[in-house]
Amino acid sequence: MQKTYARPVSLQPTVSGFCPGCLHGMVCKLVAEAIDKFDMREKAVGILPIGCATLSMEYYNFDMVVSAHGRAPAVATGYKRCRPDNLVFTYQGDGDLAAIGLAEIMHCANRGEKLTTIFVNNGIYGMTGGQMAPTTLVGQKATTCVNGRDPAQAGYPMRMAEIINTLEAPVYVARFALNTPANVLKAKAGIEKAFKNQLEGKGYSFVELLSNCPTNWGVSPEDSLKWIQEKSIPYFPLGELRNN
Ligand SMILES: Cc1ncc(C[n+]2csc(CCOP(=O)(O)OP(=O)(O)O)c2C)c(N)n1
Repeated sequence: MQKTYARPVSLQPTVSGFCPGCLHGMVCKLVAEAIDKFDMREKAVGILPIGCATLSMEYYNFDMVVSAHGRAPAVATGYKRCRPDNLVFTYQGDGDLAAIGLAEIMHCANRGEKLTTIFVNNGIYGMTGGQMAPTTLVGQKATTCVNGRDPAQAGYPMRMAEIINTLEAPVYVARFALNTPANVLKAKAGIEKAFKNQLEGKGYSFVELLSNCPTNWGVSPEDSLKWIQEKSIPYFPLGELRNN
């Protein structure tokens, strides 16, 4: 019998605790496949912050470090500078990266640290029960804006890939979505490119992934994919913003 698919070795043979339909599991798989592709499992280090991303420490089958909320870029900087041969990446949600950790990510990118950021943008604070994030869309309801985000009160959603792209140092800045098989394949290629940059000793790579949160968006997993297509992508355009 011909084998058509196998679990990446860089993923543990375990059941995930992510909510039904959550795309964090998809991101874990794509990252693990990329690490397998480059045969870097023994030298990969994921730096996790706080958020649903933290759960992935149980699912990845390589070394992980958990940092304080928002501080993964600082911890990753120290790790990569001490161990330049390791493949070091941060795996961060939007509350983590664009709110409490905004200064950390800006300075890490601005210094051009030779590491990779995987930024999972689901437009909400998932782990803590659906509070508004810097990326919550205008009009989108959250537990801290029950009538929908009002820009007069909360400002507009932050486009982090574009903000990072204003800096000189990064070598790769891109945004992908995880709502269709075609988009997932583009995201996979982007993650591979970001890791390849790092293995070639190039500078900082930032990969934003438009994800979902069926539980806190209050929609079915299927409808959450339509939400990404109809609401997230028009505000957060897809593509490679920089590819040096
Ligand atoms: C210093 C600190 N402040 C607040 C919290 C509470 N907290 C835990 S996770 C989280 C937000 C996570 O949201 P996000 O980064 O968008 O990730 P998601 O869970 O949606 O994947 C917050 C505010 C904390 N753990 N530590």
